Amino acid sequence: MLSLTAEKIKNMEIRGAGRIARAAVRALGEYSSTLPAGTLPEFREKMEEAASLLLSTRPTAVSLPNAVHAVMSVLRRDFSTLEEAREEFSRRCEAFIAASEQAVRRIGEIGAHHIRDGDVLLTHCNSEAALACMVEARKRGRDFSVFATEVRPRNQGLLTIRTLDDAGIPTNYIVDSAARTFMNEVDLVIVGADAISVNGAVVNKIGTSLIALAAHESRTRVMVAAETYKFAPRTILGEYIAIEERDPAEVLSPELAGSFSHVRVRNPAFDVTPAEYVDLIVTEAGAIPPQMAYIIIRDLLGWDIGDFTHGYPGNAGGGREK
Ligand code: RUB
Repeated sequence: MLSLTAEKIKNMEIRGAGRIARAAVRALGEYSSTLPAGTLPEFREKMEEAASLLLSTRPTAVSLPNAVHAVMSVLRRDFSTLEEAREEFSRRCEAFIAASEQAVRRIGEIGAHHIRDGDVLLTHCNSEAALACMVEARKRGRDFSVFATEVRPRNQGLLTIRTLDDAGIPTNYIVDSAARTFMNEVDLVIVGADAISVNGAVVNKIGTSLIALAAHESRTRVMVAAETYKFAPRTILGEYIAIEERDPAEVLSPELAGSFSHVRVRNPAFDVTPAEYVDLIVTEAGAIPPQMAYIIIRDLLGWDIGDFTHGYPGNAGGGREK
């Protein structure tokens, strides 16, 4: 189960920052219950190995190290027996998953306030949190339509248009490069996030920054829907977010790519949108301007400097804009 989940995250069968976080925590919870009886230090060591395996799967979504940290930190407590540690760990995993699902619902409620009758929205990639806002607005009877991009090369837009269609939201499906063409008709861009740095920069699916740039140029508002565990604590130390570069075969078949002599295919999966292009970040704790990212990291994520030396370096993020 543990290595299967790791594999599924790597090959993107499980994808999207929130889903990745919950799947990792679920896998850790199940793994902890399968470990044979032994000593507490052995248990902790096995759990650390399992956490490392999950953290090595995808580098960008900070939800993954934040989620792993949230549950693994419980194992630092003093327990009298292994069973006690196991039970506490399992409780922590269940609580994390429930809170994560609740956060998406809450973001939907808060985000729906920002969608008005007659609005035209544009969304990019497939974000549970962004979709929660649109679906909730629709449930409240708001009459609006959406432009949804295709999202090359993995076509996550297909998942998005399925959800929008199921919710009865009128949707235009467009190629990524048509975003600027339609931007003048758009009132609100709404996207999710894989990571948000202390300076309010938002890391999301490749192409998001171009869309935000086009929105900025045409004075269109940009709203990001993101759970607080998408904020990257290590950016406080000035570290940059690692941007995943995936297999070129996702872009061009190896046969075709092999027919060129001087062409290298590049396939970064995410990009960084500077805070100046973001109007609002909707979290489960409320809607904030991106400039308040530091407060979320300091007051809500509960990291202290010791955590940085303890481990989970998986996402050393900083939001480099250039
Ligand atoms: C997914 C992506 C999503 C964020 C937020 O990229 O960029 O916008 O993860 O999603 P990929 P959510 O498909 O490469 O994982 O709001 O569902 O966490």
